Amino acid sequence: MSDTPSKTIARLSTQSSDFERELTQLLAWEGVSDASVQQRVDEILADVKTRGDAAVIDATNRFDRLSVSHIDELRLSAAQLEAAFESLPDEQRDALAAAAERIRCYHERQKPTSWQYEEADGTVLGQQVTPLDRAGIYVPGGKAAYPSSVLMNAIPAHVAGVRELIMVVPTPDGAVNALVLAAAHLAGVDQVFTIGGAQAIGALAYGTQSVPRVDKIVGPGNIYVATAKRAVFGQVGIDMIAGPSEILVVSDGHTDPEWLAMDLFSQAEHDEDAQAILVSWDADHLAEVEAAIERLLPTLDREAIVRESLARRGALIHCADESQAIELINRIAPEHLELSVAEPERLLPEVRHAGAIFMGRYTAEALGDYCAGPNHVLPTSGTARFSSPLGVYDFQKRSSIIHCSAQGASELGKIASVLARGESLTAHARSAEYRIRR
Ligand code: HSO
Ligand code: ZN
Repeated sequence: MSDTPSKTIARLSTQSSDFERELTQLLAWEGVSDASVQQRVDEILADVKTRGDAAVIDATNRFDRLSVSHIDELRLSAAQLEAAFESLPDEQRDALAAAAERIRCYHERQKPTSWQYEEADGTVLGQQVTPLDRAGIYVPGGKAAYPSSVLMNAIPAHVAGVRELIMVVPTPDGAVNALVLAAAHLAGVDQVFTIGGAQAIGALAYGTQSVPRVDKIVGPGNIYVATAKRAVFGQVGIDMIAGPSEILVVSDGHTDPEWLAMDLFSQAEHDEDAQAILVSWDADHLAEVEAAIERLLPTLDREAIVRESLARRGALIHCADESQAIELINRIAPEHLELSVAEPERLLPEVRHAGAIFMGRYTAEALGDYCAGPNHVLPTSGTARFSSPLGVYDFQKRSSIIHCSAQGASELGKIASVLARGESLTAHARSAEYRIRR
């Protein structure tokens, strides 16, 4: 274990002359990349591409310490998923089903629609939205196997109309997680393979004798999975390469300090690199939250992880006023933003960059993580500047529609002909000119 750091969590102030440097350092996150990992991943992917099932079986036996001889031993049917669901204690089954239903309702509203319009000459233009044929969902094994993430990844795909959903989840030493399988059942997953790592990403990207090739792979994973996803991108679509989880809480000084401390812990407990930051213009309140942190830390199950996360990347930031807090929000572009203030709707229009916005004192991020309805797969590490939560739209694509009338073709033909000749593409020009009415 490391030595106890001098301070549990850093205290920063926008008034300090060092603040800019401190903030830059606080937000720095080097996306993991490692040449030796890259090489091992490339070898596994190449093997899966050439040998298919046999390569997947070998890698799974090696990395997950199994002794499987046929791919069917690594396959779970829809009936087995249902059995896992039925086997759960009532309380868990009901909570999972309630969460799934709320997530489904929310995502139903997200469905983009196809549209068309007609121009005066009878030409019709439009956009047709279609789902992917097949999507692959990666679910990590071990301590990061979250049933809630199965719901968050699979339900939008199902709502989008994806025809077939294939899930992969490693079972190191043969340990299967019944909650994960139950979530897969609720979310409409068609088939599960108990494989993981780069070999699972390769199988989904290239297809094997048994694992169907998918069109897009979503879901979080360790560095091997992330590296493999990057490598197969282009061959298949991918969602994103997620960094560690983050929360930014803005408090007006009137929320119970223990609530705020626990909200910070709820992200910090994910892993040692997770980031929890509290911003307030009330210095006494910050001191109260700091005291609450000290008081509550020893009561946590994951105390060691939380301590490490707070020490590495946590901060309590004192700012001058509300408008400075808003500047910080947009600068940080957090994955999760809690506006723990009296009138959050007043601040909302000022927030330009955040993955998910939790409004008011009662809206703990944890509620959004599990069951409020919106997706918990969100842009991290400042990428909320240019990207959005995982959604139905990630499992769909758009085709443009052009239907020219005779008159429309004639009018457009004149324009196209001139532009085509300007590009010296005379077959284009003549193709357009044939349709010009004399
Ligand atoms: N907060 C995580 C999601 C999660 N929380 C799953 C609990 N389980 C995403 O940033
Ligand atoms: Zn969480």
